[in-house]
Amino acid sequence: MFSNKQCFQQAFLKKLEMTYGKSFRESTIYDQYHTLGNMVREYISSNWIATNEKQRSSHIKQVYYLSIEFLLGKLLGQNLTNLGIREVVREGLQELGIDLEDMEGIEADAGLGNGGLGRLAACFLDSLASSNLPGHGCGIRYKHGLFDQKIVDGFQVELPEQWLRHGNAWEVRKVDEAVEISFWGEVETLYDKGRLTFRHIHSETIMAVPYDIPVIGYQTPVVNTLRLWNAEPSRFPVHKDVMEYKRDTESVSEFLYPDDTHEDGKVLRLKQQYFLVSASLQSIVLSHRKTYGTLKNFHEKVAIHINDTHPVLAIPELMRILMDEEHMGWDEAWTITTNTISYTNHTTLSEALEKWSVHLFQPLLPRIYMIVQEINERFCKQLWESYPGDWRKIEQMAIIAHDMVKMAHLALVGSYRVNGVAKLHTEILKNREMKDFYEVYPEKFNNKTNGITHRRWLLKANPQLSSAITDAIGSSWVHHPSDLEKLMPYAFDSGFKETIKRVRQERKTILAEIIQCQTGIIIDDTSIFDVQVKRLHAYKRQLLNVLHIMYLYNRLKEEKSFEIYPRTFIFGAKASPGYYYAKKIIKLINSLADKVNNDPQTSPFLKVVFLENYRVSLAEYVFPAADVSEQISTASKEASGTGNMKFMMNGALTIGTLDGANVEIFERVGSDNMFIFGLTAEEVLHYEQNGGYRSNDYYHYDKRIQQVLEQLLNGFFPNSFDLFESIYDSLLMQNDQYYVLRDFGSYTLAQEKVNTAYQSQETWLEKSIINTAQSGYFSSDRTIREYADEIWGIRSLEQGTFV
Ligand code: 26Q
Repeated sequence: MFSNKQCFQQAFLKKLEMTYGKSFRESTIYDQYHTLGNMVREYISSNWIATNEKQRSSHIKQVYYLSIEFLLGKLLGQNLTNLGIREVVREGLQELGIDLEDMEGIEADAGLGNGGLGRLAACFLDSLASSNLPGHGCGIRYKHGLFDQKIVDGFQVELPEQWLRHGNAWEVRKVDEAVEISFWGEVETLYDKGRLTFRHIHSETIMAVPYDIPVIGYQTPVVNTLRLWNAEPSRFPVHKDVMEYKRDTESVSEFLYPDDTHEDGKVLRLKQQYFLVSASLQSIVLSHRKTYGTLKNFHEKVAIHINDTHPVLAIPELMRILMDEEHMGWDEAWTITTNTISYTNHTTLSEALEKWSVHLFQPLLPRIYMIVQEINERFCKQLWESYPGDWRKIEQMAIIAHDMVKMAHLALVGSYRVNGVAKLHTEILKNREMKDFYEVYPEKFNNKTNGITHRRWLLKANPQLSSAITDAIGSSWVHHPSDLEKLMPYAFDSGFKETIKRVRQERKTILAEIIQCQTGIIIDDTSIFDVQVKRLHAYKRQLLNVLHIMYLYNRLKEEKSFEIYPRTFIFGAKASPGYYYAKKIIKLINSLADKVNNDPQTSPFLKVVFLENYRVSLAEYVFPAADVSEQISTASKEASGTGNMKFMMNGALTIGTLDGANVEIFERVGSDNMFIFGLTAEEVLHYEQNGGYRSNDYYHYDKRIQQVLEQLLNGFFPNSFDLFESIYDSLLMQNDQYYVLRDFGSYTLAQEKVNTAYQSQETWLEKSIINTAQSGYFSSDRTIREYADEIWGIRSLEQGTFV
C-alpha cells in the first residue's frame, strides 16, 4: 500500500471512509492523522509479529530497558522516515491537498519524561531497533506527561499535559496480558515441608494493563516493543469505598512526577516505581517460562537494565518471584538476580540520590521490604569480614541506615554492572561518590558515554544539512555515523562551505519565524543565535548566562565605542513546579528580555528570547538553527549532557566548561573549535573539600559583577521589588554554591572570543563543519553497541542463530 503514491492514496481514502464512516471531504485533520497512523501500524504489524516470533524461536538473549521515563516526542515523522515511505506519503497526501508537515504538527508529543534521562531512553530504543538488537522498553503509560508550560507576566505557570486527548494511534492495548500488583497488607510466614515460605496477604491489588508501541528500526524489518503499563482497578475490595479504590488505582499511572529532588518522596511515586517493576518482571518471567519452561537459565537469556535507581526494586522483586513463586533458595535466586540486573547512574549530586523512609516503604511493600532487609544484612556481614570493626564504613555503605532505604546502594549491591554516562562522570563515581563501593566491587564499574540518535536529531530534524552531507560524502553516514568524519576535508572546500552557509541561514530563518509566531518578537536572523535549552537547575547555571547578558547591556549603554556583533540569546527551560529558585530565574530571563528587547539603543545588537514550553518537537527546530551551544554547568555537576551532542551534530560551536561529555567533545574538536572556560572538575572538588572560596571577594574586586548584582535589587527591572532578592542572596549570602561569580570573568573572556570568531565567517564555517564531522562518535548507535557487547551480552538478529 506504500509502493507508490496512487496505491497509497487509494488505501488511505478507503481506510478513512471505513474507519470514520465519512467521506474525505467531511473528515477532519485528526481523522486523517489517525487513518495514516493506523495504516502505518498495520503495515508494520507483520514485521512486528515476525520480530517477536524470531526473537523467541531463535532463543537469543533479550534485553529489557526499565525506565520510569520515555521522552519519545512525536512518532509519525520518525516512523515514516525509518520505513523509507515518507516521500511517497508526502506526495500522495499533497495531491489530496493535505500537507504532511501539518499532519505531523497536530500529533501530540509523547512527553513521558522530564529531560535528559527520559530522552536517552527514547534514543536507545531507536538505536536498538535500528541495530537489529533484541531490546525492549518497559515504562508507564502516564495519562498526563510532563506539564505544559505557559509564561504569564514572565512567570511559569503549569498546566496538565493531555497527549491522549485525541487518542494514540501507535499503541495496542493487550488486556489478556494484564498482571496484578499487590500493595499494603501483611506477610504470613508458614513452615512448609521443612522450609520457611512467605505469603503476602490482605493486600490491595491493582491491575497493570500493557499498551504496546512498536519501535521501528531504520531500514530494517526489525520492530521491537515499548511496553507501557496502565493502572486499572482489578478486584474491588469489600472493605473500602469503591469510588475511592478506583480513584486510588488509576492515580498510579495518572501523572509523571516532575524531577524534583527538593521534595521528599511521596508514597505515590514509590507506588509507581513498584508498579512498573512488578508488572514488567512478571511479564518478562511469564514470557521466559513460556519459551524455556524453567527459570534456571533466566540470566543467560535475559538482561534487565535499570535506568537510574527509579526501577531498582527490580532486584528484590526478581528475588521475590524466584523464591516465593518458583521456590528457589536464597543463594540460587541471588545468583540469577545479580547476573541479570545492570544499572546506570545519571547524577553525582548527592542530594539527588534516592532515599525512602522505612516508615513509608515497609507498610506499602511488606514482602519487598523483608527481602531488602535480608540483602542488607548479608551485605553488612560481608563488609564486616572485609573491614572488621569499621562500623563507620559499614554504616555509610549499608542499604538501610537511620530508617532510610538507600536505593543507589541497593543497585550497587544487586547488579553485575554499574556505569556512569561520560568518562569524567564515571571517574567521579569511582573516586569520590561511590569510592567505597568501587573498592569492594571494582569489576562492576564501567563507563558508557551517552549518545543521541542521529536519525532524529540530524536526518529528520535537519533535512537540509543531511542532504548537503550526503551530496558531499554519500549516504553511508546514515548507517555508519562515524563516516561523518569523511566531511573533514570538506571543511576547507569553498563550495561546500557556501552550501553549509546557505543551509545554516535557512534553518535560522525557520526558527526566527517560529519565534515571531510564538512570542511576537522579531529577531534578526543574521545575528548570532546563542542558545541554552535544558531543564532549569541551579547547577546548569542559566544565571551565569543572564549575568553576562546584563553586563553586555550595561556596556552597550555606557560605552559609546563598545561594539558587538548582533546576538540573539535564546532560552528554553522548564522548572520543576516546587523549585522556587528555578522559577525565579525564569522570571529573571523574561524580565531581562523585556528590558533589552525594548531598548532602542541596544535592541539592534542584543535580543533575548524565552521559548515557552520547551519540548522534543520544539527542540527539533532549535538545534539546527543554533550557532552557539551553551553548556556552562559547574564542572563535575552535569553527568553527561546530551543537548551538547545535538548542537554539535548540527554544526553549532560549544561554549562550555570541562564537564560531562563536553570533555569528550573537546577531545574530538580541540580548542580551535570550541570555547572552554571556567574551573575544572578537580578545582571544584578541591574547593568543596578544602573550602577557600569566598564569593564576596569576586563581588568586591569586580566592578562588572557589582553592577549586575546591584541591578537585581535596585529597580533596574521595573516592578521587581524584592523579586530577585533570593537570587542575590544565593550569590552573596550563601557563598554562591555553583561558583557563578568565580567563573564570570573567564566566561566573559570566552564570550568575547565567540564574538570575534563569528566575524570571520569563513573560519567559523570550517569550525562548524568540523563539529559535525566529529559528532559521529556521539550517535547512540555507538553507545548501544557498547552496552550490548560489554554489559548485556546480546547479539543482533542477523548475527544470532537465525537469519
Ligand atoms: C526524582 C524524585 C522524584 C521525582 C522525580 C525525580 C527525578 C526524575 C527525573 C529525578 C531525576 C530525573 C532525571 C534526571 C536526568 O535527566 N539526568 C540527566 O541524565 C542525562 C542522561 O544521562 C545526563 O545527560 C544529564 O547530565 C543528567 O542530568
